[in-house]
Amino acid sequence: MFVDEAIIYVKGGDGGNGCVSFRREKYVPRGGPDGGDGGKGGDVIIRVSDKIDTLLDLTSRVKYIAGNGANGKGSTKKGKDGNDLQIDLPRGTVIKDKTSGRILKDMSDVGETLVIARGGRGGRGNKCFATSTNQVPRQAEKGKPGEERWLALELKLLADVGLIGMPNAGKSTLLSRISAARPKIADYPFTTLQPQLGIVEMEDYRRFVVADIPGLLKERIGG
Ligand SMILES: Nc1nc2c(ncn2[C@@H]2O[C@H](COP(=O)(O)OP(=O)(O)OP(=O)(O)O)[C@@H](O)[C@H]2O)c(=O)[nH]1
Ligand SMILES: [Mg+2]
Repeated sequence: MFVDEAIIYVKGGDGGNGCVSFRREKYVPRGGPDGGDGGKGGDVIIRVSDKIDTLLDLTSRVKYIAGNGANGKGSTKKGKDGNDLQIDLPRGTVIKDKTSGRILKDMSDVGETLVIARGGRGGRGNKCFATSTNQVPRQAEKGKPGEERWLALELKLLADVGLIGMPNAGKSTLLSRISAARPKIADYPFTTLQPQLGIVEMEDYRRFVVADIPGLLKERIGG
């Protein structure tokens, strides 16, 4: 078994700020407070998909940030909630908090979802602060920032194809030509000591995993 890895940063959207506003209408002098609440920041949501089978797609981007909530407006208009951001991961991905190394979740079922970074709550507008003794509240809340964290994603991979051959036969060279893997290549036997993994990309976005296997023990060769 081999491991495919990616490190990403996720952040929920910030909540929008609450608004300070007062009604201004014809024939309504000294209208009351009507500042709306800020919108909620979007969540970053992880979903297990059977359409992907490696973490390769995630490595093209590091930061995954959901949309911010909009600020509240006058006339008690609530700010729009920020858009959620969904990240699709292959089945079997283990999600770790990079800083603590703690396993957050082992995503095993297709369709399973997990909110990995919650968006911040929107701040309340000044309308919420009106009381019998304070009818002209000038305060409103600020939105809360979204959660943020660095994640280490690990996927245990099973190779589809194994390259088996005599030492120095050119196995690592082959792997380096058909995949993005960069194994050590040298003109002597037993250059490769650990299995090396590469992902071969074909047309139609199809892929398969190739393992360069050292495996053959010196003693056995020619024996
Ligand atoms: N002439 C020729 N040389 C090759 C070819 N493929 C690889 N080589 C050379 O053969 C040598 C060994 O290549 P590797 O890819 O390291 O071979 P390997 O099977 O991975 O070797 P080990 O990891 O040591 O078992 C290197 O010097 C390569 O440049 C080929 O098709 N033709
Ligand atoms: Mg090799």
